[in-house]
Amino acid sequence: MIFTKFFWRNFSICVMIMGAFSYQLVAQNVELYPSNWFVQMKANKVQILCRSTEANFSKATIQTNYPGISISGVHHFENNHYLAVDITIASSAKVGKVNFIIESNGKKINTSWALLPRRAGRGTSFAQGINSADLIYFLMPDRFSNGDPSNDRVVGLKDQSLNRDSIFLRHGGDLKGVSNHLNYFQKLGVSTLWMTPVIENDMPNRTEHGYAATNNYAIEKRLGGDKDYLTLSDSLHQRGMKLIQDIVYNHFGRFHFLVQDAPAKDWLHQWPKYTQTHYREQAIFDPHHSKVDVQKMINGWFTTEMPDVNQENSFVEKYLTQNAIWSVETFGIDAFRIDTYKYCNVEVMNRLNQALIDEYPKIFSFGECWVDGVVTQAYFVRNNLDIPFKSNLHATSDFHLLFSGILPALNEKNTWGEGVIKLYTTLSNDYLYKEPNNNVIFLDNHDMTRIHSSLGESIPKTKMAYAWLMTCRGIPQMYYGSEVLMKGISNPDGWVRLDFPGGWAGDQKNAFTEDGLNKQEKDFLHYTQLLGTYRKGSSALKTGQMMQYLPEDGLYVYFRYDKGQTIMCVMNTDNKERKVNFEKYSERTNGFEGGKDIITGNKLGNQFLIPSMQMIVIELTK
Ligand SMILES: [Ca+2]
Ligand SMILES: [Ca+2]
Repeated sequence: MIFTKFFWRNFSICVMIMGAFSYQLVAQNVELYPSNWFVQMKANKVQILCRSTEANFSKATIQTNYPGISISGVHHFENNHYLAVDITIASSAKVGKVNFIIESNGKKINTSWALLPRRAGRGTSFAQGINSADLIYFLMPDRFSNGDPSNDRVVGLKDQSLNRDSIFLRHGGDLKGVSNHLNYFQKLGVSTLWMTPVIENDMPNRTEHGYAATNNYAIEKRLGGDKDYLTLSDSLHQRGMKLIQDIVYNHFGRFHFLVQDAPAKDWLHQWPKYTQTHYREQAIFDPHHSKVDVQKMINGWFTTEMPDVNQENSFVEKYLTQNAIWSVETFGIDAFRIDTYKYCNVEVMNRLNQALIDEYPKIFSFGECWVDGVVTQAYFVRNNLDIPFKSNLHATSDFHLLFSGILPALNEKNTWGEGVIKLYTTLSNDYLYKEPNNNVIFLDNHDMTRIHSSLGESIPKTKMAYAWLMTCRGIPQMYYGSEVLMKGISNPDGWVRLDFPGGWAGDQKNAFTEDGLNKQEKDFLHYTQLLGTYRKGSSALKTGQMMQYLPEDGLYVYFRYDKGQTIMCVMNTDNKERKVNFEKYSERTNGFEGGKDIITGNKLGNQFLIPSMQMIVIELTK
């Protein structure tokens, strides 16, 4: 059976008399989560959460005669709107519409649920993971481009705001707007797209960021819904690009039905009175910790609008795990960026990460581990620490390499312990990570001051930062608009979430066409395009090893190299011109006569001068 419509959420069941059977089936709205499953999955033991606000499921039974589906358990909850059903899907089960008959209080309710074909049949790759050969572009869909003004406001949703003059209200950007500009990403050398969450956020306000989900099985209608997300995913994959989904396991939005009409109190972390996380992760691993500090850290709520999910509840764990797998299979996700990772139960996260890997061996997840110190950052990912807890998370957003690396390198005066030496010492701690090259490195994001503003709006410094981003180890991530020198200080965060120029009809400034960009902005865009494109063709930058030399008086030199290519990166953070001599770096420069500046194309000999506050990236030549 071929399904033309892939997504069924609410099943309105018609009243029907089933010939040979004498009972009447009652009309009933029953929502089923997951909203469908797939044939031939390794994860073939599925727990379906059934919800009806009209029914009383307290003593309900459920049955189906669908070939290949067997029911092994039925669970009831404090809240009689819910029922959970454990099913096993045999490998012989065929694609089709599964009828479940729920018998509750003398009524028989017929519900329909789909077994869909595997995504593999769509003909494009997915679940490929990401690695250091990729370049990520990170954007906020509400703030990037409005491709469909008809979805700017959606009747029935709680937030009816639409005002581009306010940093906290909706602006109308959407997934179609993103799909319209894939050429723009490719011109930057970008291979992978990451967006703030695209899941439904039917909250009364502050819905622009997407981190307060109200239904994990629906794409936000104001962004274009399931259909436009699928179109975007397919378009990316047809170009050989990849899609990262931003996922939140730590909390729901306050207006999620699992909060407003929770199956049981213990689906959320409950406190006698509102208790917020203290945001300090140390208690999790501190051998001297107090239990209350651990509890507050991981069970305290992120904000009043984001209730903390009780991941230790096995039903909740199953719900989150199945949703992640379903998202990969439904939308063709290649990797996950996991929000607020340090506030999660790390044991549950390990099981969830493993379930994804079991189904999709190449899938990749990186966590938002905004933590204090490199050792702490390493704790949350695959590491070389000999400690009882071993994380299986592939990677982290490398906050520390930003805060204790590139920012001090470009902003601090060079002393024994300050300035560019911090970049060198932070990288020297890479021995802690199993695979430092997996760390996602970045200069800014939706929560922090944009790089041009962090660097005092200095063009030379911002250029150095981008040259570093594209040449250091790790997976580089750009933040939308910073490539055209968008400014913004994160106080509050709305100022770093302004609209991308050219994303709206009538914008005076258009970064897509370059109309209205001033010379500096245009030059900077071309500069980032050149760096990204060069990186895309450079095996040494994508997958090569790194060797760094101890900085001397602000002059920092590192290499990326493999068998076929050697790239020399020279960063002069000194306040005067410096002389560079290959001889000093002979471990890597032996056999090379000089090189080519990848930005200017100029040839350089084995000795050259580099001006103050400049970075040169050189492909060495024999
Ligand atoms: Ca729109
Ligand atoms: Ca938590």
